[in-house]
Amino acid sequence: MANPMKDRLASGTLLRLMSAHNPLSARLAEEAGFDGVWASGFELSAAYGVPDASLLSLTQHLEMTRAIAEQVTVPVVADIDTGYGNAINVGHVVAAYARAGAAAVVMEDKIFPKDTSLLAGGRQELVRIAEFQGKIEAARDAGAARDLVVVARTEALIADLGLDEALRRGAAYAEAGADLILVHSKRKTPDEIAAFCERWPGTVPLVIVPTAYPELTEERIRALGKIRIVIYANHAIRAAVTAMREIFAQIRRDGGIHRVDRQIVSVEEIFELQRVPAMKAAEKRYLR
Ligand code: SPV
Ligand code: MG
Repeated sequence: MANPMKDRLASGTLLRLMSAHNPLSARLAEEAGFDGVWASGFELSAAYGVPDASLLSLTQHLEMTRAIAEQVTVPVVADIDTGYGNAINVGHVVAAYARAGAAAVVMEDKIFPKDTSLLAGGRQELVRIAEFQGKIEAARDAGAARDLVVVARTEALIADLGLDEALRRGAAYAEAGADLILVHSKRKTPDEIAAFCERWPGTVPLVIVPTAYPELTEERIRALGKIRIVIYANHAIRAAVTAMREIFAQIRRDGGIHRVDRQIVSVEEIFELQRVPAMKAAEKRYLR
């Protein structure tokens, strides 16, 4: 089964992914014109009000991914964290994500249970390179029937292991068959990522998550040359929190909903997002 995301990657353009924590946020990302949806583990954890530290189950994230894939036409890239265990777990997990409609999976080289990457003082311990290569091979084999894109993510920079170790791991993961390498950085400027790009031999393209260094625009990412995907990894949940805080506070201040009513989307707009018009058309056609 051919994977349309592979054609988009082959075209050489920069794919811009927006995060989602449910099908509605994914639909809004598609509506805004993003090239794909990032089924984020961080966002789902935040939506449940728990840390992004391997606390949610595989099933919880898998079902969110399936529900998203059912509601958007753009590719869905699933964040499978560490793959929920060893290479045997990874084979099982990746096959399930492929069946659920993910176009790609991103798996990181941290130990299970993991801690979230951008947390100051977080536990950032990596698995051995050979072990992660086995996990990549297992992911590739498990996704092959659906031509799944496998992205290997190194947390070497997040773990403060330095550029050489990040490059070493990236090269080893590309050798094991990863389609792309995600290199994550928590630095407040893009210098570290720019240095990685410069030294990266370009065997496979790169993926970045510029949360910590937001001044890196798409124009500058393109200029770096080797990056094929940029993931805006938590902007759906942060936008939602910003909007809810503002509106909730205003309702409390106003002592009612009379003023905010004009500031927020109408119930009819939510009906549209729920595809109610399509249901009504179906009613006319089928209900007798
Ligand atoms: C996520 O969105 O779940 C990610 C990106 O993995 S980060 O939170 O920066 O680790
Ligand atoms: Mg994650």
